[in-house]
Amino acid sequence: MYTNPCIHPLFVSCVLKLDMFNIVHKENTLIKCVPYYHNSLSNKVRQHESNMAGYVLIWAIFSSIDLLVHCQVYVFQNLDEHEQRISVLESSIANATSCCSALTKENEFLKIQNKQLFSMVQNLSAQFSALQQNMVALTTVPTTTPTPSIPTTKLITTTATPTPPAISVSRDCADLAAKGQTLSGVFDVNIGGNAKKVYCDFDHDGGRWTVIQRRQGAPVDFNRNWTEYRDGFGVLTTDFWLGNEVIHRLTAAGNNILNIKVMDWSGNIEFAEYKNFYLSDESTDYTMTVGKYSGTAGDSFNYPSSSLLRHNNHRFSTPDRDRDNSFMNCAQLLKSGWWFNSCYSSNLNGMFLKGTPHGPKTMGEVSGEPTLEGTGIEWYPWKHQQYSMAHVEMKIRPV
Ligand SMILES: [Ca+2]
Repeated sequence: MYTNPCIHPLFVSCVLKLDMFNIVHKENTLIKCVPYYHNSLSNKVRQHESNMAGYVLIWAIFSSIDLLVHCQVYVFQNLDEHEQRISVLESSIANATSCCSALTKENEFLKIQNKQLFSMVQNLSAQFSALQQNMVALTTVPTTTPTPSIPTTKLITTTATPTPPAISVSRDCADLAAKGQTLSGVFDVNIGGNAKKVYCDFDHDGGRWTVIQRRQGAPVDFNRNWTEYRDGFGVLTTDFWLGNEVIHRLTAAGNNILNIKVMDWSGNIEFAEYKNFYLSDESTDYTMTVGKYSGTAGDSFNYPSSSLLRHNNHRFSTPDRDRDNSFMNCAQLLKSGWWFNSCYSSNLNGMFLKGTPHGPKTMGEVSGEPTLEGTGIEWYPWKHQQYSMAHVEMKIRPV
């Protein structure tokens, strides 16, 4: 192992003059120090050639040359070591880059797997919900329909007896809630012997609600005829009318609460609730009666400002069946089915209109017909005329 000869004062002086970086990086540069010192020392020899100490300078020359040779060897050896270290570092950088690339790909793969797992969890949740409903249906024993006896011979000869469809015996959403159902959604019920799908709300205002109407902007036309309003239409998870016949049967036992929730275009929500909500049968045009009002939206069905605009104890009208108290056909003019009087202080089956306020209303004029803006989803006691709601829901439950 060499000690560093490059720190000799004579050599350092040379290096400083030639630029240290050149000496480190260019091997031939080191040689340049030799003539430099040769010239430098020669000058000194000439200056002191008569000097008796000249032999000392000559000795110094050879010593310097020897020193420089050692320095050159030292530098070259260290250059080799540095090059080896650089090579190792370059190899390490290449490995790190390769490793980083592999990690990135693995991360992307894990992200895809995560999405797939999330989708699987959602599917499993849906299947679990369906199984829960099936369990409720299977664990409930029918009380009115006796189980038919099957001849033994048939059991023996028939290897693949088709399974009859499961019959739900739940009367409504309150019945389902009593049996332990807690997740809101669409359910099969059996209303007065007729199978029907309903949307149950187990989340709001105490739950147990069977939703009979909802408006939230889905493209469902509510300008329908008598038969359609009787049987129901729309999509249970968005906008729909459950059907007058079903509502009649649901309320036939009496003592039902009707809850109406209305929301404006600023997101403000108010409600109107009526006790003893009841719908008569078709022979009396599904006449609606309600009891005591409570709430924050105001009372439209017993509208205090005008008896002509009240809906309590009035028949249901559709564009093709005028049962209102007006000389006009309110349902046809207002493109809706409702318990019109002469004509209305609420029309929750009106057209879904975006934007408020609406234009001037011509309803009531002899030659007039309501403008498009006059046919919205309205509830006078809260927003008065010409304001169409952004969201409406009507739901019922037994007390
Ligand atoms: Ca009329």
